[in-house]
Amino acid sequence: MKTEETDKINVHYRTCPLCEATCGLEIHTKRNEVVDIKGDKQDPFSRGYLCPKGYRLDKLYADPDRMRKPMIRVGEKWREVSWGEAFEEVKRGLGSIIGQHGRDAVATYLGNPNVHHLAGMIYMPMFLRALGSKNRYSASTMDQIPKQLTAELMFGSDFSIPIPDIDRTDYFFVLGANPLVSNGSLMTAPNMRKRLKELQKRGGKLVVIDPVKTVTAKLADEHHFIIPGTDAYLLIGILQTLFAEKLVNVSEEHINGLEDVRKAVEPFEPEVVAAKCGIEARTIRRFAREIAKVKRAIVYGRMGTSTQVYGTLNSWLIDVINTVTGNLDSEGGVMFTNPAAASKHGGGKRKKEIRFGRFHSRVRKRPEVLGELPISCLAEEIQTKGDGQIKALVTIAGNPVLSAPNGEKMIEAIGQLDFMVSVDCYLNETTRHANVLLPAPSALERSHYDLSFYQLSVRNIAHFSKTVFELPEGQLDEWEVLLHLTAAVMDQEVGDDPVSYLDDFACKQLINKECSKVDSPLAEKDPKELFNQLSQRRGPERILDFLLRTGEYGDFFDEQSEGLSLSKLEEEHPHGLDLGPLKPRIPQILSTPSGKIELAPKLLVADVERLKTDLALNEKQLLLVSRRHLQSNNSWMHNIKELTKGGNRCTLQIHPADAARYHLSNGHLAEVKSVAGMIEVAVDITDDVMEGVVSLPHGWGHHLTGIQLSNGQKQAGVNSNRLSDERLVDPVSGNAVFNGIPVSVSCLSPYVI
Ligand SMILES: Nc1nc2c(c(=O)[nH]1)N[C@H]1C(S)=C(S)[C@@H](COP(=O)(O)OP(=O)(O)OC[C@H]3O[C@@H](n4cnc5c(=O)[nH]c(N)nc54)[C@H](O)[C@@H]3O)O[C@H]1N2
Ligand SMILES: Nc1nc2c(c(=O)[nH]1)N[C@H]1C(S)=C(S)[C@@H](COP(=O)(O)OP(=O)(O)OC[C@H]3O[C@@H](n4cnc5c(=O)[nH]c(N)nc54)[C@H](O)[C@@H]3O)O[C@H]1N2
Ligand code: SF4
Ligand SMILES: [Mo]
Repeated sequence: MKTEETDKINVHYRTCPLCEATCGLEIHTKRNEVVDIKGDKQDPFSRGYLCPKGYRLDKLYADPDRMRKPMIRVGEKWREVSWGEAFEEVKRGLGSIIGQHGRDAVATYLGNPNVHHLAGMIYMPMFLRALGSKNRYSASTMDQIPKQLTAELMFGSDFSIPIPDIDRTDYFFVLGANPLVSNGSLMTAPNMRKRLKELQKRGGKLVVIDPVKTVTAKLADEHHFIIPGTDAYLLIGILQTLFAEKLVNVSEEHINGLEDVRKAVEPFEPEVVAAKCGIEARTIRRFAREIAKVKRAIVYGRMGTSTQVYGTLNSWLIDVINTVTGNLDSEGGVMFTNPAAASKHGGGKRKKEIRFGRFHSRVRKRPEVLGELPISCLAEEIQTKGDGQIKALVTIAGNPVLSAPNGEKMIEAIGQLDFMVSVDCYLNETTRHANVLLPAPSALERSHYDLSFYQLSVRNIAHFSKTVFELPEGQLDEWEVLLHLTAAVMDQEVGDDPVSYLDDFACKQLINKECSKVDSPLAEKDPKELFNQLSQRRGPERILDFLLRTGEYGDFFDEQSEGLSLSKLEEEHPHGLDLGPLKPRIPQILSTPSGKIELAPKLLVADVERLKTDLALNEKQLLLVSRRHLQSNNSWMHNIKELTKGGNRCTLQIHPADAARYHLSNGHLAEVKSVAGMIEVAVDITDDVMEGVVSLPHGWGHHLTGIQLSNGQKQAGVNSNRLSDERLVDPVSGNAVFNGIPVSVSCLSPYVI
């Protein structure tokens, strides 16, 4: 669409790409400005709901600090350059490292927003393949990789993640998630408050297990504090009760390993685990009975259960409880999606090998997990000299200096690189270290489709968002930047127009793959002809069109068909298309080597031993947990004034009894120490946190020099990840630990600040 030169108001409907909830927006524009943003009441999924961040997409778009030109750093100074010069420099810098040290010497770090746009989802695999480095890192290993690993082991695909069928359940047992603030994760469902209230209205029950009485916990019918990092004990106690009290109720037709699970959990009677997790044995038994007896029940765990030392065990135990109580793949339990495009379910194709441990990190010898290495290893791989040392880094949409464990070490390590390239919209704590900084456009300057989140959604949804504003003259779209980067690291020359060449190549490859499937409706078709039929579009939209047309609801290029194409979605469903509630998907989606659900993967059963050994540990230390805020989005939206209003949010929440113990009053400055580092932070006394627990938000610490975040710098806060120890990980998946970090606290200033 052309930017209007008149004063006419244009109305655009699209989804918000900022978090997993995919809310529908109604955006009013005049010329190049946004004049209004509201929730799209006609969006069949979000029905007008927006959180405060969605209303501020206009500010992100208009932010003068947002990067708009490629830049090359010369010493401490930045020089604006043409795209051509920028890519030449990338080619020179990375080429020289690859030439001297090989491809593994170039690491990649992919941050969270990559899964929130088409460019990242569609073209990243090609870039990573072209680069050919084993040193792949991403935000996944400080977030959900334990869930992906258990999905891969149990169901055969890392994206076959069981999703809470929240709108039809009668019992929602939530551990380590705060969906009223995060708006839901691995559970795409806009307006969680409404959905949870509806659950209660129909007589259902919400139970929240969290060391903090969060807003979600306050809405709950029951909230129980838990000692951070001990959910695995609670979960295994529940599972043990289910077996011991003969509450297991599941057909074994598609399951392997039920008996192995029973044996593995046998020693963990609720009485054995109660003290460890801080929840009474009779309560644990009651939970087990309730989950078993309510017809439609869900056990759901997120961030808080994933980023702790038993991350993978938690993920597994949750899926096992849902399975043995008959709530897996069942209405009102946890279910699998059937997305319209690029389904990531295995679809019955049996895997030969599980993507785990096929190679190891050089220094700590951590196993690879799903093709990547844990972010906790990145700094040491840069800093440890020797063969295979990382010399260069490409960061795309990530801010590991603030988001990854041991922020100080990350700064030191990144500072030692020979060369660094960043694709980002801001000059921030991480990208300030880049040699070449490539600007990513604003969300309103690109079309959008949530390829990732419709895979994780509580209903099957398809919603395409057209571009709101044309890119300014000379600016590249992010997919074009990715393809230029791909060309820069390829051995092969791809001519003067690498973007068209590689884009055509990617599209043709997809078509060929589909046509070569014997059971495809396109098996008889000529790939060239299909390619020509897609010629009205290019880039991610052309590929999305192909993915929709060949997806579960696609038209397969049959003009008579009622099926989906991108044009159809765009023209007939501007507010999005609701493809209905989730439906049973087993056995079709299973792709384990056995073709069955593997309930007792060896890797996980073996880790149960750790629970036995750790039972004896009884250190009483203050434990740090993380929290989110509705107006933050990890580290990167603190430059929006409207979202940082309301006073300092970067505070240490502490229970009154602990505050008294450490002589702290509200507003005092506390010194918080861990084995990794030390920070100073203002105190906020509240009995919302459990005694023995302190809570900090992450994503702050915008006081560093050389960044361009004028509002962020005023509200700098501190980087809580200076306290997270990169050596403390979930030993199975290597996932970082942000919850249950031992710390000590003391009063630094007796003066109220
Ligand atoms: N202590 C603690 N640490 C945590 C967590 C926690 O709970 N506690 N949470 C963890 C989790 S779950 C996550 S996912 C990670 C997040 O870790 P990261 O992904 O590393 O951090 P973000 O703050 O999301 O950084 C996003 C970056 O992308 C840029 N960006 C935004 N939009 C775009 C775009 O469209 N294109 C490009 N190229 N760049 C863009 C932003 O400017 C920013 O630099 O943090 C983890 N760290
Ligand atoms: N507003 C906002 N929304 C966001 C984000 C954001 O930064 N801001 N980030 C997005 C991202 S990247 C993600 S991954 C999702 C995450 O979304 P959620 O998974 O909902 O994560 P959090 O909101 O961090 O909630 C984690 C909860 O776990 C609790 N917890 C800590 N330790 C433990 C423990 O040992 N056991 C138990 N049972 N609970 C524990 C914490 O107190 C906290 O309440 O949110 C996304 N949405
Ligand atoms: S909850 Fe907020 S940030 Fe998330 S998609 Fe909706 S409006 Fe955007
Ligand atoms: Mo995340």
